[in-house]
Amino acid sequence: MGSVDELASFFERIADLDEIKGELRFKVLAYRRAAETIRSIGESVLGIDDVKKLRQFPGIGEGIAKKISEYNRTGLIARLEELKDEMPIELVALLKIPNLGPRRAKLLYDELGVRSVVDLQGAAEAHRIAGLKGLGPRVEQNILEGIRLMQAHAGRLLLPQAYQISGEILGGLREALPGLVAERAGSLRRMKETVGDIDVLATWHSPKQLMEIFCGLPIVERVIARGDTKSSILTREGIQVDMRVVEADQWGAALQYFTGSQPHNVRLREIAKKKGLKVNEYGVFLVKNGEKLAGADETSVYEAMGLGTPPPELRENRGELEAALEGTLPSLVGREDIAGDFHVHTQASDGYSSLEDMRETASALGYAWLGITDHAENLKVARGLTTSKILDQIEAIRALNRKAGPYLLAASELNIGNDGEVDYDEDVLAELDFTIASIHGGFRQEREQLTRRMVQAMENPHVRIIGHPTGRVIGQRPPYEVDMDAVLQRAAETGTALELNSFPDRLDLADEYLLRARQLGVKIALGSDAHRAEHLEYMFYGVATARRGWLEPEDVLNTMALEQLLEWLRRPKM
Ligand code: DGT
Ligand code: CA
Ligand code: CA
Ligand code: ZN
Repeated sequence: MGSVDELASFFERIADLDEIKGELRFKVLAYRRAAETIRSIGESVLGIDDVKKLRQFPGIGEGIAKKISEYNRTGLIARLEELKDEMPIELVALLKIPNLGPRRAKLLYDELGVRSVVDLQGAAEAHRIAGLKGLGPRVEQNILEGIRLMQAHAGRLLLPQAYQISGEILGGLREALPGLVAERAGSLRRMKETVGDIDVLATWHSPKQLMEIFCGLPIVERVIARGDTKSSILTREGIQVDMRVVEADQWGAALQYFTGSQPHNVRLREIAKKKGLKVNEYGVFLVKNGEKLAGADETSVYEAMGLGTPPPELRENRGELEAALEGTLPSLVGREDIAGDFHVHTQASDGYSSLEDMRETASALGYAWLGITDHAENLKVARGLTTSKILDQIEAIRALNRKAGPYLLAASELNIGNDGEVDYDEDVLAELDFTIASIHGGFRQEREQLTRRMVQAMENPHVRIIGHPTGRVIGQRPPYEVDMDAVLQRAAETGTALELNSFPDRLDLADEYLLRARQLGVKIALGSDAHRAEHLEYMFYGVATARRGWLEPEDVLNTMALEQLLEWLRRPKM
């Protein structure tokens, strides 16, 4: 019996190897889509060998159905086995390296016999790549940079993935042990954009029983270490989870300690010391006689030192303990403050869901409004809307708005061109409720040009928001070489908002820029960048990142009610 994950990953491998081989683009895409479709269908695709039955699933065509049937019968897909005979499967790892496309991977394999990341690094360092036809020293440098980027994040997990896995673990434990007190700790509780490992803390009257259940969870691939108070396991995806059990009367102190961060804890101990106190994972104590002042809950731990409790997202020693001392901790924006989403794609451009589906999900999330921002015409690869198509869409949106439901804003994600120009004629732009402008090409330009492009776009009265302002893709693409101080400054002067793109591998702006934006009074617009209806839920991680940037409801445009937002959009921005 196979698994959905395995089946989907077989299709992904076929796509990867076909891509390296140089197969037609649409074929490769069809396999990638098949993998996605299989993951969204889930278990019910397994065990069926009748091709006709398989074809009844939406999105499954004849060719894919035959391969699924083959897998369900034999556990293998012959096409993949053939490809593996033609090329080493390790080549697939090369596709994960930023700045190295499939064509180059194939060239390097054919010419230099490169079949792994180690081979590739060796070839680049020995300058054997620069000598190849069509490549050169610049490409070689880019490849080395790509390897470094990948390694810097190696083993670090994107927040959404970690959050979800930890949710499964907590759910499994609570189901087995009703009444269990358990929480996330570490960088995961601080909602850092990537986490090194998953830390879980619990208190339970029988630690032994708890550890037994933890180590036996279905998600566990291997137990790394098993003790009475601490165990570590590896999940099937290769992620480490540390589980600690503590006594109920030290729960708060332990939660505080293991949430960190380390710099926060160091600063906290300094503050305690000045007050004649000692704090550790067991509690807060008077130094003079060892009397225990607190430990059972986290708030009382901070309180015993004369401090307010900083939300976990703030605990990076960036001034939160000083604020906690003075009673000036911010009231951070929360998911419940969010009235809508500024950045959504539909099947009109490169998304997968219809306007209606997007609206329905927005309604389920309790939104009052939703900005529809399909790609604009200059972005051909994302099927950007031509003028006639965007006009049709505006009409469709206005028609939908006559029915009850969240108000759809007719908008667009424009492309910032090489001279800062954007798509569409003036009259189309005037017809739209707002626009986001983003850089989608020319990432490698000089700092000056990139900055000039962004500034130019911000000076356009139709551009309300700059999309994913630093352009990073976590672990894959570094931020643009843009002068963010200049951008933030000009954003403040022109009244242009900056996006906090909430897609899992973007989270762009990052928290350190949000802190600076807030100081300058630059407004932040949260966008899920959803390409299908379920992606709207990525807003949760955007809010978490906003909180790490100390943002309060008034810093975030998404907290505006519909009337307030429309009013804001009617006012000229400068
Ligand atoms: P990560 O996992 O790399 O994303 O970062 P953290 O912050 O989750 O670090 P981790 O998992 O090593 O430890 C979790 C927290 O426990 C950490 O934020 C602070 C606390 N902690 C653990 N071990 C130590 C230690 O040896 N010294 C100090 N000061 N704190 C520690
Ligand atoms: Ca951790
Ligand atoms: Ca850990
Ligand atoms: Zn974009």
